[in-house]
Amino acid sequence: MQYALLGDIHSSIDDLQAVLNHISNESPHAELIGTGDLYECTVSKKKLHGQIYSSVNEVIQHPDSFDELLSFLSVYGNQEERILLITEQEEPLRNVLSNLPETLNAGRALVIHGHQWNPEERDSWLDENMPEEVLVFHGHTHQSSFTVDGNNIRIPVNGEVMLSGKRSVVNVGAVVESREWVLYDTVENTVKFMKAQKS
Ligand SMILES: [Mn+2]
Repeated sequence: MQYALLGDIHSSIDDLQAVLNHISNESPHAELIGTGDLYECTVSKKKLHGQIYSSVNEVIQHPDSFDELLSFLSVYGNQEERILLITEQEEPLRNVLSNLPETLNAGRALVIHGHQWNPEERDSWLDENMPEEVLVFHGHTHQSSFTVDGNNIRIPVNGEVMLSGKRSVVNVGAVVESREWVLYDTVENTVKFMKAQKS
């Protein structure tokens, strides 16, 4: 079984389309799973002071046909959390966002956005909150990385790493600007860091 992990799209339709094309070329049978921050919330964290907007469209970047590309399961990110915080009127898109789970499973792995911890406290947060997880995929920082039992491992040029140790943590990077995604093969027990080319 293969999984394609992708996230931190932030409403970037061109980058998402490039990554989806790359996934269907490289691993057409992979199941896609999102790591959150699908949409870009246009109201920054600093500008939050309890105000409520009347529709989701007032607070997101929403390119035409973008929703149709989001045909895969995803966890929510901090962008989705903020969008829900500053809107309250029921509408189809808001319902979709409010139904996104905090975590999903992919093979032996757990998928989570990654805003739940401070970046420098990630490993201790996982030890405390999810001690049983052997493999965790996340995003949020837009910086891909691979960590085995707390040691940061340099990603080889071909992008492929073997899973080992008690716990591996994979930061899948970002679709927006970087066009990064990760292929997880449960049979080979490998993870491959991928990057779609700029056209
Ligand atoms: Mn994020």
